[in-house]
Amino acid sequence: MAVTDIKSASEKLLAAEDSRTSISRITEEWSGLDLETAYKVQREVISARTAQGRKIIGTKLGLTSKAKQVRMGINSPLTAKLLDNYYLATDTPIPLAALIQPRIEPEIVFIMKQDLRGPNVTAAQALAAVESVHAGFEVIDSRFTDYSFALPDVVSDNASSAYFFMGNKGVSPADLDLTFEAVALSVNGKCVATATGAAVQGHPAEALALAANSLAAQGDYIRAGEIVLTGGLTDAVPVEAGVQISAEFTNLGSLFITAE
Ligand code: OOG
Ligand code: MG
Repeated sequence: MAVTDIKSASEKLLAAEDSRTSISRITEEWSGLDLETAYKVQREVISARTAQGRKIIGTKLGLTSKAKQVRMGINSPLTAKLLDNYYLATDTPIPLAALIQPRIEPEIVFIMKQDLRGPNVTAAQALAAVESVHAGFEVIDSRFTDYSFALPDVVSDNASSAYFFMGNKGVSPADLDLTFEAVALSVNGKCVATATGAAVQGHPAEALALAANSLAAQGDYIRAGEIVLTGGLTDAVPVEAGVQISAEFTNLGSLFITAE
């Protein structure tokens, strides 16, 4: 299938996800794919899923931390959409059969109490629109072989989205200093990475403001009730059958996840 336009690019990504078969970069065939058009491909992918009955339940940021930017070789944050079928309860093992090359990363998650519309949203305004803060884990699964992509590719691919988990315990943003909220990421009981909220754009509310401001450029905004994933705090780790992965936060609680 030749990829030359928004429609064919979205179809290639949808087919890769449905068949669990990775593909080469879209920009290899369509070198003119720019960022603005890539967001249109992303919107086309999401429209195809909503036409199949899935619902948009939130927004995610990607590549907001140095750890993620260095690993992926891209130093620019991006936004994507969360669909209802991405959500997994924390006692559900990650379903490996549904995935190509899953990795997991700890994130700070917001639930919104008010709409947030850019441009010119500040971190203070963004935080004032938050209802509660939660511990989170995102399972990413790039549709591109070996996670090899340029920024327009990963934007088109809805930022490698696959699944996410969040803790039940919601904390009011007024009761936390997210700059210092720490997380320890462990694999099979061994701590492999630590970070604090400052890792994502200096503060997760800065990431939230960034999302609102960049969505405004697409005529979009963050809605009350939405879930917002603020981006991996640490590098992501590969997920294999039987692995035990935990994210222990100082105030947001802990998540313990496995895969099968
Ligand atoms: C892109 C997705 C990035 C994050 O939190 O940084 C992302 C990728 O790493 O494949 O979800
Ligand atoms: Mg993420």
